[in-house]
Amino acid sequence: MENKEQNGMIVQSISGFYYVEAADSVIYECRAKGSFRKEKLSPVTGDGVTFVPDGDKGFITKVEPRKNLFVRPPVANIDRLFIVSSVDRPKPNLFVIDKLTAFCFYRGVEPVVVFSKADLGDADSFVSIYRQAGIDAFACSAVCGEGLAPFAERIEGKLCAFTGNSGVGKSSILNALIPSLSLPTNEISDKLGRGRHTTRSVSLYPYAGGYVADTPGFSSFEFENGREKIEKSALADCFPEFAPFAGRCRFSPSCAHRNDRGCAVREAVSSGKIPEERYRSYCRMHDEVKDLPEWK
Ligand SMILES: Nc1nc2c(ncn2[C@@H]2O[C@H](COP(=O)(O)OP(=O)(O)O)[C@@H](O)[C@H]2O)c(=O)[nH]1
Ligand SMILES: [Mg+2]
Ligand SMILES: [Zn+2]
Repeated sequence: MENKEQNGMIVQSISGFYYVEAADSVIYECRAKGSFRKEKLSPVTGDGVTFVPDGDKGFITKVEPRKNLFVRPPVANIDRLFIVSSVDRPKPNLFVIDKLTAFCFYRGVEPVVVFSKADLGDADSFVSIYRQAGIDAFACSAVCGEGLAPFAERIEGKLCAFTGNSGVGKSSILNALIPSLSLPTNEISDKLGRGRHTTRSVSLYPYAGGYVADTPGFSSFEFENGREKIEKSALADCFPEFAPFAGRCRFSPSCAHRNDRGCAVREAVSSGKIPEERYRSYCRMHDEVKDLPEWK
């Protein structure tokens, strides 16, 4: 008798084996259809799939269209990315945060800016920059166990991942949320790990009615090897706080919000309606792409 196809999601992938969680939460160890290789389609963790179960094993027959796909780590369909920076040790680099939030908007991922180690300094001034920009942000301390509740609210019903430099406290936060993970903390360098692990798997852990991606062997979440650029015509849209003003520039919609006369975005920066730090990051990112051709 032929088994009926089912839908599921890949929650872990290890060298050609895909662990697919079906609607009833049962996990099937699946292989992929041989023709995927010809089609250069490689299923990844986070993929929604159709599969044919066979006992506790199975066969993936179809990969659903992806909302987004990340190369390093290989994971698809991320809803939310927690961008973690510590208020101290190490100090936050706002440009890096702004670049990551911009890429999130570019790729349809909701960014959440988290200021960790709030016990070490003033997190509020950082948090307020992002809140003013209309970006979700909060502070926490894994050591004190404070400010961790917002994670559960944001993970519910979503597929989430963490990114941030080594040492900012990502593993400490994940351990505080999911004690059974027991991730090693204070690893000297995740870069060393890269060489050692030949297979880098991504696992999704159920938490608070959603999933959190654990990405061992990756120092942080990278968008296309970290080299990809946002096209200049799309860049301003990746700064949500520009939206109420961008349409009012004299040379809208072609205004690049740099030197153009009658630029409503620049006026909003002058009057404090757009955080200056954010506008500076926009200019730095714009400098990187302004002379590139628009095709790509
Ligand atoms: N003071 C303080 N230290 C922390 C906090 N969270 C993590 N740390 C310390 O920061 C170091 C790096 O933490 P870890 O979780 O390994 O960071 P990761 O590299 O981002 O995974 C460790 O020594 C932790 O004990 C915190 O909330 N407050
Ligand atoms: Mg870590
Ligand atoms: Zn403008």
